[in-house]
Amino acid sequence: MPTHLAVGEHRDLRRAVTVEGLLEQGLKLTTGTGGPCSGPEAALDCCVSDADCDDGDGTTLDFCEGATCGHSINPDACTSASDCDDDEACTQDSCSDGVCQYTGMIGGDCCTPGSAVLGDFDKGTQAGIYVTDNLETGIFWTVDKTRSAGGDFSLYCGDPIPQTYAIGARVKSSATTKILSIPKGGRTTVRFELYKATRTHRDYDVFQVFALRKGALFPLWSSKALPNGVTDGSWEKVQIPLDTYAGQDVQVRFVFDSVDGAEAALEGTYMDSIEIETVCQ
Ligand SMILES: [Ca+2]
Ligand SMILES: [Ca+2]
Repeated sequence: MPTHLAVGEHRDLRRAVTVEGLLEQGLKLTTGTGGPCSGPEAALDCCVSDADCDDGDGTTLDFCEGATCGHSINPDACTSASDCDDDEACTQDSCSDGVCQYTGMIGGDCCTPGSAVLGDFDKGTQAGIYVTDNLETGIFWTVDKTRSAGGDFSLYCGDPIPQTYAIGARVKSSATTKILSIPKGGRTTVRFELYKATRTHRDYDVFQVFALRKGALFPLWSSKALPNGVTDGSWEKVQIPLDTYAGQDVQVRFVFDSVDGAEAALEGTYMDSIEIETVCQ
């Protein structure tokens, strides 16, 4: 157990002035949970994990984005491997948990190794990364030179003047790559450097990575995988396998969602050196 309260927990304690609030808080203290879905104001579609959003319908993909359930039509819905045949000898087609997966073969003429930089921001531009301010708060991913993992610039989700994302309101911004044609052979990985100085509660200030394919979002990675959801004052390399997208066209989407309004003037989240690599072993 942490010896201090994260900001979100502090807010929950302040909320606990009503009888209902005290009961709620008592339950939380007993179970040791807390977080965005535990308070009396939590929305019905509130979540802290993808599993919380499972609607039992194989034709939809269910995921937790920030702390809100999202559902996409599953473009790769299947019940058996034969549903997934892509007529491509260099990919092995399978059906896993109702979703088609395509794994690149290594042998024959299938695999060509290679790598490419998707974003280093060092020309001071976003260079092919498309940014959306999802909630139109004026806080969004922007090129910044306060920190970098390589070169002079990185991509920062915050206000570059006070150098914080904490405006007392929920902020959410997406940064999306161009369409990537994942090679049909070998194993492809996307990797990047992450610097995340946010609240130390994994269910707030969530940074997530998705594959965007045929209009559907597939969850790939979340900052919930980090201890306390932060990188502890240093850059950390994140590597995400795209093994199951061989021969497919995907975009990679990076999302920061504060979930609620942070008030402490924490710095926020940076990413840099986004690369993709295919290996043949
Ligand atoms: Ca195939
Ligand atoms: Ca850079």
